[in-house]
Order: sequence, then structure tokens, then C-alpha cells
Amino acid sequence: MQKHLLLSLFLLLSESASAQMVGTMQELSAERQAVATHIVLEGKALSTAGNSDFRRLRDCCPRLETIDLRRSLCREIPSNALFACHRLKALTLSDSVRLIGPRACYACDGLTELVLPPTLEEVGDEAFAACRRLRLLIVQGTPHLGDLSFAGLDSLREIRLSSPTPPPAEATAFWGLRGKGVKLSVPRGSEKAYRTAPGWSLLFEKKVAAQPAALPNLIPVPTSVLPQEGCLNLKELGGVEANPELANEADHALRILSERTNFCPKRGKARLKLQLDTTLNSRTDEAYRLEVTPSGILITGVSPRAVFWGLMTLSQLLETPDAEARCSTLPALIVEDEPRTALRELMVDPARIFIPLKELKPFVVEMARFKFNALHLHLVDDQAWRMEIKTYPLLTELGSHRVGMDDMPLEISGYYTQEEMRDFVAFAARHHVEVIPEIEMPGHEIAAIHCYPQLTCGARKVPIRLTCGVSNELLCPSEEFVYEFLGNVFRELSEVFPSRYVHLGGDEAGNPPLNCWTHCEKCDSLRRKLGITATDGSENWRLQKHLFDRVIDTLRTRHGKTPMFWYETDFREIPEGCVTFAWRHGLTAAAIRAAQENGRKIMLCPGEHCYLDYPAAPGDMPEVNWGMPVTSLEQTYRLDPAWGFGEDFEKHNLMGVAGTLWSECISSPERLYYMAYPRAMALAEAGWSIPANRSWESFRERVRHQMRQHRLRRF
Ligand code: TNX
Repeated sequence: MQKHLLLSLFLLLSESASAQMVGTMQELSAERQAVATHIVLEGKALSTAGNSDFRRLRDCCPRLETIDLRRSLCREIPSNALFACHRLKALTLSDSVRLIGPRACYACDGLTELVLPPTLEEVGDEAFAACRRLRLLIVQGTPHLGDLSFAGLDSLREIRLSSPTPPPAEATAFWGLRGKGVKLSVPRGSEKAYRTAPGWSLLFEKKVAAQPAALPNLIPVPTSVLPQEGCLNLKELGGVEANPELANEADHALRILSERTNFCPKRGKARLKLQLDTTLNSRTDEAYRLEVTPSGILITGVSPRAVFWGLMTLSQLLETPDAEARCSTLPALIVEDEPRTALRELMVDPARIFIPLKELKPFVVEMARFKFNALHLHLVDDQAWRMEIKTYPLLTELGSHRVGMDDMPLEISGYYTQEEMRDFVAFAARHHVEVIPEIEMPGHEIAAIHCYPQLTCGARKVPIRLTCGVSNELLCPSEEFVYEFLGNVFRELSEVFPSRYVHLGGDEAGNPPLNCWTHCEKCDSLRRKLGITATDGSENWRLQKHLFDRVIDTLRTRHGKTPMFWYETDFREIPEGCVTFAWRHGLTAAAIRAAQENGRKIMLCPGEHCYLDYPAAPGDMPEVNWGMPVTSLEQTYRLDPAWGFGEDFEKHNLMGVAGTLWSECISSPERLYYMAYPRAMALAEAGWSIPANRSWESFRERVRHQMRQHRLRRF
């Protein structure tokens, strides 16, 4: 005990007031976790599951720079333990560590040196991948090095090893370091063994041999793929041919060819030809045909967007197992393809945790690979307002900064200026991804109410919300300022987002729903004025209808937009010209019936399949949540967009599929990708491919290949 005290005192004086020495993280108060910069853990056993010592180090210590585990008894660093801890500068492992789990230190890009103790037996897949500043790696034992365990280490200069026999390594352990001149310091006499050992040999390779094209591992699976005789030698490909209306697609084509092949601009005689043919299909403007022959490639599409999807298919055909290897030949084939549903979107939530647009650009590029055609931006919520609205500057001045998301004391700031957003929307459009903005009403609006209290009943002042969940403060339907406010917001929004759609939220407005309006005098008189006499609980829903009707009318008549909203059973009516989203567990059939009865369109993103913010396996991130169910890859894959409702529903009501990435627990761009993939690939196929072509067994094979490609790309 005395030793403990002395050591603590020493640390306090020598390092800084935020140096902490404790047995386990539980002994450290939330306040001290929030400011800790150096932590020494001495615990006999560090916990690895649930709200573990490691989860707290990762999520609850935003200033943490060093972790010292030397005095702890810690056999395992669990998977995702310190995932994307960008601020971490040093990690000292204990001599008792046997296992480092998958992605344990993924993208810990502040680490510059790392010592793996002699006791270590296993380094999991991607355990230190993307630690881009790591210069020196010291391996004292012979652990097995997993798939991509040290991939993408741009700064690595030296690996020092004590073992004369090379630690067993997967072929991809050091992917990205080929020919980078990493110095390998090994015991004398063992150089040759390392030069030829699996995984290690890559460090000595100079040139990448061109690999033959992989078997088609296309996601989403196309309507038909017909193999033909012969193949195209890509060295004979000399360029791209397209009319001016396909200039954007021609640019993409050139980029794909130069990234993925060794084609010979000018010298090669064969061409990649892009062309429009509006007679190809009348059901959708996304149908394309891709033909590879020994003398060239032809992509025909109903629209530029369709041609672009053809290019995305071509890009997948050109993938080789080793991302550094260029594709040299392409087997002849004919692909004919079109989507099953019209709108295939992913939703991201920068309101809870801000996502800079520079991080969202590569996200859009990745979505487009799988033929998603819309990105839905959840721009506002109780926790923040993220979109510049010039009429109401306080929204972003006061509403876009806060510290804290549940137990994570993170400083979360940021908003999108209109100018930046225009640039982003144009970027996405070049990838044929439509950006759909969402402004929530009447609930999930605390950030706006905080800035402009007159938006809620009685102009109550409310603080910005720091936790997840449902709030009871709502926009007041009887306050004229609310309509003026929304009118201005949607007017400015329409000037930034050319999308046909605008999402109005509409979900989870209070608990009990809409009760905020029950005791508001102004709402009382509005109810009287509207002749709402019911007292069965439906009176507030009628007020909500009044609010929605007014806003929907403005959006449709003044801005030509199609409003969207999250379906709540109490809505009953889906107004003309609107699209509803089925999202709640167990209520998809009810939402579909409402869409059918009202003759409206519906998007499917049922919680059972499409909530990509839920953990994909037990114990996976987020390890701590509010009881989110596990939504496995298979579960997502098994989404039937028609929900068993048959052809009539599919033809008249089904609009598409959506995957949501609510961000209460998604605290970094790396985590956003981690939650999205591979499940987004499963969703892409559910939304695009016809049932006759879909099979979980086949998808499982293809997704393995696609995930390898995904991991090898940089975001
Ligand atoms: C419910 S889904 C919400 C969101 C949360 C999400 C968390 C929906 C329309 N509302 O506000 O972020 O659950 O999974």
C-alpha cells in the first residue's frame, strides 16, 4: 500500500497531474479517466469483456497517451481493445501477455515503437494494421502473426527479432511493406530462413508479378453473367472511348484502368467503350450491359448512372487477390444487370458524433462500389446541430459543440458549412450517390431548442443532451415561430441539397409519445381550433399530423421535394407524395400494410437486419450499449426487401433498402467503416440482386474476397 502511494506520488510529480496508477480501471473515477494522460495498471487480472478495463481505456480516456501494463497480470489484450486510439503514444505490454486479439491496436497511429514480449503466442488479424507511425518493431518471441496483423505500416523502418526461426506469419502479415526497405535485424545465420519464410519473404520482394484475374466474386451478384470464349489481354487495351455526356464516367474508367491494370495508353489497340442506349430497359434507368471480348470492353447503360454501375462491376472483375498486383487478363464474358429496388441507401449520423466530410468522401466511394445510390445524412438530433443555416447562426455556434456521449467524455465539435456541403454533394454525385438530408421533427430536436427555446412549448430552456435515448422536449406545433424556422431551414437546405428527397424524422417524439403537448395552453387552443376533441391519446397525433401537413405542403409545393419519415404506427396515415421508412423491430409488416393501404412508397430498414450500429457478434463493438441486439452478417444478408408481401407490393410500394449507422457508439471514422462492413455488402445485395441469384453460401465466399479487397484499401 505504501509502495503504491509512493509510486503514485512519484508519478504525479514527475509526469503530470493526470498520471494515474491503479489496479484496474474500475478504481479510477470517471473524472480522472477523462483527464488521464498516463495510466499504469497493476491489476492481477484485467477484465476483457463488456465494460472492461480495455474498453474504458479506449472509450473513456480521451487524453490518454501512454499505457503501462508491465506490472499487471494480463494474459490477453482483447479484440478491438484499443481500436483507433489515435492519441496513444506508447503501449508497454506485460510479460504475461499470451494473446493480442484481432484489431487490438488497429490504427493506433501515435505509436512509434512496439515491443512484443517473449511470452506472446498470437497476434490477431489486423492487430496493429494502420499503425501508420510505427517505426520500430521488436519481436522477442515467436508469436503467430495473423492476417494483415502489421499491414499498412507506412513508417516502419526496422524489425528486430530475437528468434533464429522466423515466427510463423500469414502471407499478408506485412502487406503494404513490399519493397519499402524495412530493415530486418535477425540473429546471425538466420537471414536466409527469414528471406524465404511465409509472410517475412514479402519484405524482400521487389517486383510484384501480375496475377491473373480472380474468379468473379461480384457483390451484388448481377442478374446474369455469361462466360464467353477467350480473354482480353489488358496490355492490348489502349484507352477509353466515350461521348461527352459520359465524360465523368470516362474519368472513372481511366482511373480504374490505371489503378487496377497494366493497360498501355495510346499503344494498345483495344478500347474500353462506354455508351448510352436508352432502349436497353424501361423499368429502371440503372440497367447496364458489360461485354468483355478478346478485342475490348463495351459498357452500355440506360443512363450515365447505369454506365457507372457497369464500371463498378468491371472494377470488381479486375480485382486480384494481392492489391498491389495489377490485373493482366480478363476472361471474356457478358454481364447483364439491373437493380431490384430503386433506392439503396446507407444512413450516417454525424449529429451524435461528428464525421468530417473528408472522412465521408471515401465512405461514398466505398458505398458506390456496391452500387448504393444514396447517402442519408442525419444532420441534427438532441445532441447536436451540424448544418450551417445562415438565418439561424446560433444553431451551429451553440449547437455543434459539447463534451460527452454517454460515458465517453469526448469533445465532439464540428458542423458542415453550406459551401463545404455543396462540394461534398457534387463529389457524391460524381459517384452517382444522392445525398439526402434529414432534419428531425418534432422530437430529437433538443440541440435546436437549446439554441432557440421558443421552438418548444413554453419556451423552456433545455441543455443539449449528453446521453442516448428519447427526449420529451418537442417542437411546439402551436408556435408560429416553429413554422417560420422550419420554412427557413428547408429553404436553405434546398439550396444546398439538390436531392429529390428530404427526411423529416418523425420518430421517438417523447415518452410517452407527444406528451410534451398535453399540458401546453397554446396546444390546447390549437386542438380546439382544429376541432380535435379526442381524449384517447390520439389528440396529440392529430397535432403532429397538423405540423407535418404544413411542412410537407411547403416542401412539396415550394421546393418540389418528396418528404420522407420514420414510420410510427400511430401516424396511421402516410400523406400523399411521401415515403415512409420501416425501422422498428417487429413492426415492419404494420408499416408495409400502412404503405399499401395509403398507396405510398416504403423503404425497408427493419432493425432486425439493417441496424449496422448494432454489434455484429456477441462481445463485438460496441461492447457497452443500451441492449442492442446482435445483428450478424447472415442476419443482414437474409433481409427480404419484399418481406414476403409478394409482387404487387414490390411493384407498387417497395422503394428500397436502408442501413443505419447511428453513431452514439461510433467514435471514429475507423469504427464507422468497421460497423458498416461487411454488413453493408450484404445489404447492397439484398437491395440489388434478384432472389433467384441470392444465396448465403455463395455470398459467404464472395464476401471473403470482397472484405480482403476492402481491408487493403485505405480510407
Ligand atoms: C432509434 S431508428 C433511433 C435513433 C437511435 C437509434 C439507435 C430511429 C428512427 N431512431 O435515434 O440513434 O435507435 O440504434
